[in-house]
Amino acid sequence: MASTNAGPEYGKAQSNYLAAKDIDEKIFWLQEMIKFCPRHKSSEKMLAELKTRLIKLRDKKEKSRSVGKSTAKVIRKEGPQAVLVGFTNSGKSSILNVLTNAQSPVADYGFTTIEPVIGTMDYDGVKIQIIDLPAVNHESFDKSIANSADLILIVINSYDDLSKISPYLERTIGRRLIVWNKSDLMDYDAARKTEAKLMMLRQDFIRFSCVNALNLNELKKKIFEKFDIMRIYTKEPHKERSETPIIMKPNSAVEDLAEKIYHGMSKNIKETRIWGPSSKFSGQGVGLKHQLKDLDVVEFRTK
Ligand SMILES: Nc1nc2c(ncn2[C@@H]2O[C@H](COP(=O)(O)OP(=O)(O)O)[C@@H](O)[C@H]2O)c(=O)[nH]1
Ligand SMILES: [Mg+2]
Repeated sequence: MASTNAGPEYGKAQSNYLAAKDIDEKIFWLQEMIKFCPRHKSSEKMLAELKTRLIKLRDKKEKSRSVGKSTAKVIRKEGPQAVLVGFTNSGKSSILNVLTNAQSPVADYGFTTIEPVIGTMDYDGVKIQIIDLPAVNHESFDKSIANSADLILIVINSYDDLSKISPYLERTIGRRLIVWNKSDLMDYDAARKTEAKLMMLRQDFIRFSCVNALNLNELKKKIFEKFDIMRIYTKEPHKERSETPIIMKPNSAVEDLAEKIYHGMSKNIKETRIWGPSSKFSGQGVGLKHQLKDLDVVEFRTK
């Protein structure tokens, strides 16, 4: 292979290909090898071989699918869950990778994620599950996951994408947030027009770009807010508040929190003190009916 002068990208793709654990990874890295294979006379044969291998792999994959084995992963819903939906190449996998700890393969050509990839976004101790789904118009797009998700992140690159994606989302029940990705590619005028049209829709949207992480914190915040949950910290007398919050529904009262912590033993509570948004002053004493607010810190004293 040395005689064909393949570059370092090719070498990297080749070693990943050889180490690939499953057929999807193999196909992905083989595509990368083809992409970086030198295009000249002496490498023609090598390129042809790679392409044949790719066709064979794709055939194999098709066969395993038609035997009836479902490739869909079973995804357990653990707490708040959002899905990324959109077309191929819109940047879904890239968004998952910037929002979460996941490593979803990113590619700038034909490669589609054909299995859902799951990541976890940590928002001040709240774990939000985010799922990168195959493109909406791909045969492996799993409607059932999208339909049951709490939040649909609709990834668009242009205003027109929106109406093309909506038909695939008819039976979803989750709230929606339009993520206008690749906004860095639009010139000032086009971006201004897109923004104006999105505003007219009166649907929640955010201008975004994975390239310069434009609005990354804003996106995380919007995602969190869509779930309508409150983070309540607890503390013991004379100590710092807890590291991770307890997740509560909006409009929960002190008694709901007490129930969550003491499971029927909340009658032992003698005193409750509050710091934070729902308190009039730090350490305010309150009753069991007191309504909590997001980011409150609550201290119970039992007898
Ligand atoms: N300029 C620009 N490119 C992006 C952005 N987000 C993703 N890309 C590129 O677009 C291509 C497709 O991204 P990918 O995440 O694989 O899209 P997916 O098919 O929707 O999962 C890759 O080459 C990415 O590097 C962005 O905000 N701006
Ligand atoms: Mg993808």
